[in-house]
Formats: sequence, structure tokens, C-alpha cells
Amino acid sequence: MNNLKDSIYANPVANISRFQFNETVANVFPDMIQRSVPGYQVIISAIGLLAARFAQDDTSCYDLGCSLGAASLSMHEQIKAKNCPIIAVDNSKAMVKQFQQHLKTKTNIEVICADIREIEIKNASVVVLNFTLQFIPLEDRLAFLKRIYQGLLPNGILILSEKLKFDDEKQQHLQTDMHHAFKKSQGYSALEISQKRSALETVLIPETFHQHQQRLTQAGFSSVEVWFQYFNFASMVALK
Ligand code: GEK
Repeated sequence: MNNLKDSIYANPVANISRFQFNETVANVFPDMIQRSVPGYQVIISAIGLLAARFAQDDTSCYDLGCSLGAASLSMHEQIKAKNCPIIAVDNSKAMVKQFQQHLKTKTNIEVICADIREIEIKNASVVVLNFTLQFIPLEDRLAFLKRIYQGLLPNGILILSEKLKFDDEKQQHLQTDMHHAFKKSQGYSALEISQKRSALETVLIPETFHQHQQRLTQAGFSSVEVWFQYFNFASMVALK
């Protein structure tokens, strides 16, 4: 796996274009996500533990928006269930190519280049959306989550990690400031933080925990809770 340092936004850019998951991003992705998402590594480890608890024999686990496959690899390490393939999906060719190159012998992980709104989800015991739903247009989110719910078996789990926003203005301000303080502590400059923010502005659409909880309930999930939060980044579990 690549361990190149992310310096994509280190120099001033005249016209910042919309953020894309292209080859430049894929090349530095492990460094970028670890230094941008507070608690990322904790969440990745816990996805493995949660998957091990919920994965059933003769079912499938899905990692939707897998990028370079950190969540898939964590599940692969922890799951003891038999005949339980991991289906990892991303629509970025660069991400999928690099993940496939890295995999080599781990044959129970299947990597597919596709739009996660279009793939069939069936016989699933575990579905992971680790910081992916936030990139799906708002109007598509409910139908997509309904399909995940329908593809999950009884007692299945959806692990949903997202950047959150807050209804309360003071909280929104505080949590955003703290996220920027986190990024600064990870070595990003004020210029890098502000240029990346502009690039993501119309691409990553965060919602409140309440909005997620309501939509997941509407999609059919019986219970939704946050199991981890670090400033404005949270991971939720939704149970069928
Ligand atoms: C991790 N889960 O390291 N169809 C398929 N993939 C998509 C779509 C879509 N419609 N939209 C976005 N993606 C990973 C991190 S990153 C999060 C996930 C981040 C993909 C996109 O190509 C990218 O690889 C991923 O979702 C989001 O645990 O960069 O903040």
C-alpha cells in the first residue's frame, strides 16, 4: 500500500476544482484520510471487531466505497465465519486498481469497480459505509439505504461512518474549529485546510446525527446508535 505524504493542496491553486477520487488522490490516500479524519484508525479496527460479531456462515459482507480497502482488510483479519466473502465496491478506477494490486492472495475479497447505487446487495450479514454516504447525492440516500436494508439478513448490521453537521450554531462552529485544529496537529497548513475545504464544499454533504437516525429508521432499521465520535466525525451502527 502507498505511504506517500499528501501535499495536494500545499501550494496556492488559482481555481480550485471539485474534489475527485482520481489517481493523484489514490496515491496519497492512506496518509490523507488518517491525517484528515479524527479516529479513522480506531474506526477501521472496530469495523473488524463488529464484522466478526455479525458475520454469519454462507453470507456476504459488503464494503461500499472501499477506497484502498482498509475496512475490507480489517474485516478479513477478524471474521471467523465460513464461506463469507467480502465484496468491496468503489467507482474510482484508481482506487480499485490499487486495492486489487495490493490484494494478490486474499481471495475472499472481491473488488468491484461500480457505482454503489447500482450494485445488487443480497444475502448480507454486514454492510459497511465508512465515510461514503456523505458523497451520495441527498436525494438518492433514502432509496439506497432501503436497498441495503432489504439486502441485509435478519440480525444484520450496517456500520455507517460520516462527517456530521450540527443544528446548533455554536456546536457547528466549535466542532469545525476542533477538526481544523486536529488537521493542523497532523501537519496540514492553514492553506491546505482551506483549499481542501473549498474542493469538498459541493462534493461532501454532511448531515446531523438526527437526520441519519430518522432516515435509517425510515429505511427500516430497528435501532440506530453512535458507537464512536471524535469531534464532527462519527460512526453509527444500525441494526436490522
Ligand atoms: C475507508 N471506506 O478507507 N459509488 C462507489 N463509490 C463511491 C461513490 C459511488 N457512488 N461515491 C463515492 N465513492 C474508505 C474511505 S472515501 C472517504 C471512503 C473519504 C467512493 C469514492 O471513490 C471514495 O473512494 C470513497 O467513496 C470515499 O474506509 O475520502 O472521505
